[in-house]
Parts: sequence; structure tokens; C-alpha cells
Amino acid sequence: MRIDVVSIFPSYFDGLALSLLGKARESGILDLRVHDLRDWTSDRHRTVDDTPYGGGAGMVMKPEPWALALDELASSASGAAERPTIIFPSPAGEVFRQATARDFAQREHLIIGCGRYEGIDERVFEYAATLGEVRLVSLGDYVLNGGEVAAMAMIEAVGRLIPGVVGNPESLVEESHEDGLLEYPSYTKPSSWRERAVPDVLLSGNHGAIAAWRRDQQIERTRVRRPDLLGD
Ligand code: 6GU
Repeated sequence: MRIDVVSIFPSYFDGLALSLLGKARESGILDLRVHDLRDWTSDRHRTVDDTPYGGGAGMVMKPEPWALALDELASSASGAAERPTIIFPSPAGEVFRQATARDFAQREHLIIGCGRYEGIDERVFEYAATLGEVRLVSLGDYVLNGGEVAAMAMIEAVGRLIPGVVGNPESLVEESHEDGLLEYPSYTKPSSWRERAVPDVLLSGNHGAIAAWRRDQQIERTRVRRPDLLGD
């Protein structure tokens, strides 16, 4: 999979050289490239924003650098048969869920455009739709200063679903949200620690009883912490 990120703060993404995603990049499973939006400006100050028409607080990102960036990146993934999926992290977007991550993980080429929260000129989204499928995607109902942290969360959630990135694919299925429930609690040695015992059933060797207990725990946790997921 190819992922191109466009940001005015490319060094946010340095952390993606670490851990499982870093390994996936080294092995070539994940071709992740981070670009500085200012590379597509041509004025001396490398300007990317301007005041909003109609007035109001803050600045709006200018359309011209975005269009040049998208033109170049949408056509540069040589060999990609599909048009790219162009993602703009935005608190005004659809909510990013595990199902969204699974959807994006199927795609050959993602372009992620990180704006500042006052926004990108609206015409950029219309123009991007001529180059690929545009998705405005939010992490949830709170406000970040820009799209970078959200983009990193999405890249990690998507990247770990690419076959070969997570060593043991079984660890992907037993997680929170994969089956619509929160995950069950985990324990390791010692079996008794600071007066706290590991639940007996986990030491019983009875795999049927363990599976049933874990399922009950998933349902109970979900009922208490996330009743919205149960839809009742
Ligand atoms: Cl995707 N962007 C920003 N700026 N704020 C957010 C968000 C995204 N998701 C939640 N809050």
C-alpha cells in the first residue's frame, strides 16, 4: 500500500519510523511518504493560508498549493490501477471506526491532506473529487489543532490491518471493536500480585470455560462502558 501525507508539519510523522509500522516500511509492505505542503508554493514566504472571505477568526488554507500537491501525488503512484482515496482529517467529517480502517486497508493508494482546523478552502474538496474518492474523516467529537495527530491515528489503525504488518494475524481478531464488543481483560504472571488473584477460570485449563468467561466479560464491559455499541 502507498500512503502520501501532506502537511505543513511533516516532522509530526517521524514516529512512524518506529515499531511495527517502521518495520513494514523497511520491508516495503507499506510505502509511506510524508510531504511538506510548502513545497508546492512559489512565493518567497511559502504562504499556505490567507484570511477568510466573509470574515471571522483564524486563517484558511489557500487552494493553489493543495491542488498542485494533489495533482502530483494522484498521478505519481505508478502502477496503481485505482484512483486514490483522498482523506482529509476533519472534525466535520464522518467518524473514523474500525470498519473505516478495514475499508481503507483494502485500497492501493491513500493520500491524506492535513489541514489546520480553521479549514481548507472548500473548493479543494471539490477539486480533489475529480482525482479520486474524497473522504472527510473525524476521530470523534472533540477538536484538535490540525489533522496531523488524527492522520497518525488513522495510519496506525489502517497500517496494522495490511497483511504482514502484525506478525500474528490472530491478534487482530481478538481485539476491541473487531467483533463489535470491547476486548476481554488480560492477565499474566504472577498469578497472585499485591493480594490480587488472577481469575481462577484462566488457570483451569478448561478452554471452553475460558472462552465463555471471556465472552461474558466482553459483554459486561461493553454494557457498562459503551452501551451505545450494543444498540439498546
Ligand atoms: Cl480528524 N481533525 C481535527 N482537527 N480535529 C479533530 C479530528 C480531526 N477528529 C477529532 N477532532
